[in-house]
Amino acid sequence: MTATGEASTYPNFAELLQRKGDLTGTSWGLFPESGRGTPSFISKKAVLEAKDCIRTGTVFGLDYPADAFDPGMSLKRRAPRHTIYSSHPAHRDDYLDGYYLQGSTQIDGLRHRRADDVGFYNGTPDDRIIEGTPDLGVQEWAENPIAGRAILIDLDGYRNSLGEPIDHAAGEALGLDLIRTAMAAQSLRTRPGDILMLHTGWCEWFLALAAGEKQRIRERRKASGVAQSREFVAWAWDSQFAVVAADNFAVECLPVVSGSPFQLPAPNDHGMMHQQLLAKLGMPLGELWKLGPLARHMRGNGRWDAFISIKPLNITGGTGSPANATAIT
Ligand code: UVW
Repeated sequence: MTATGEASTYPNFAELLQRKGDLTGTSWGLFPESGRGTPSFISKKAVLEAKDCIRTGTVFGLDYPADAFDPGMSLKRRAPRHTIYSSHPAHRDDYLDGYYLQGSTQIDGLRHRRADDVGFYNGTPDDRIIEGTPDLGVQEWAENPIAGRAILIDLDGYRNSLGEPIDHAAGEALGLDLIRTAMAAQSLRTRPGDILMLHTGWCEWFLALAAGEKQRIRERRKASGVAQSREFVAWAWDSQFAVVAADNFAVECLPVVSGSPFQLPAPNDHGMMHQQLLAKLGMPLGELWKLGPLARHMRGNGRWDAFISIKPLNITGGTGSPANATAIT
């Protein structure tokens, strides 16, 4: 059974933990399409029902510009350089150099992380995760885009309503208790196949900083986000979320919470949850999403769901991509 009590053909997280050997805590082999991951939770019925989320005809682009985060939190990714050229006086064409596909609003693909202990999603051999091979690449979600119902949990709005804004400068860790409490305040219930959007307010806070201050935040390596916990991973799976997205750097907080249960299994990630969600469960992560305008609109009309489409770039073997996400309410 799922968290909502609907019949499900998938084991719950406690049952995943009972799987043997490398399969422990993974969804490997459970979905019919091997490279799709948890977007497979979205049934045709769920897509059809998602049309009922369109009530006002208002359309939101959820992507920031490709060069919005320069500097951003990433130590490597930079804004692309845009060149326009012309072959004759009536022609214009262009290209990008140095385009980090995860440099701005993005969806992390299933090749973005290898689990330190058991490897890539579905046991995909390491030597398949190279340029030119399709295994676990983002092209899967471009050829068969992700569409359905999105729900927005307004953590920023909830905390502001208490007079206790989220402390982005400190890189606040946002626990599952807070997420659940905010959800209850919104009278929001999840459905299998939902795309979860966590509105923290981090992107708008960061983008409003002066350049020097952004640089200082980047050097301190602190960014608010979901606190690493087994409970969050279990909740995300048991809720049958297709995607977990947020308007922050990495969905989860940086640095990881002290005592993160993933320190041992994910040493290369210093205990982050990325490996659990991407490599073990096949659950895509959306990062740096532009959720502020949508959250304010939803706050205004008290409805917290939307029809959403996510269509990454069709790049064979891409590890991630601009999300190209559109929400319609
Ligand atoms: C981190 O590793 C911090 O996040 P990502 O690579 O998904 O942006």
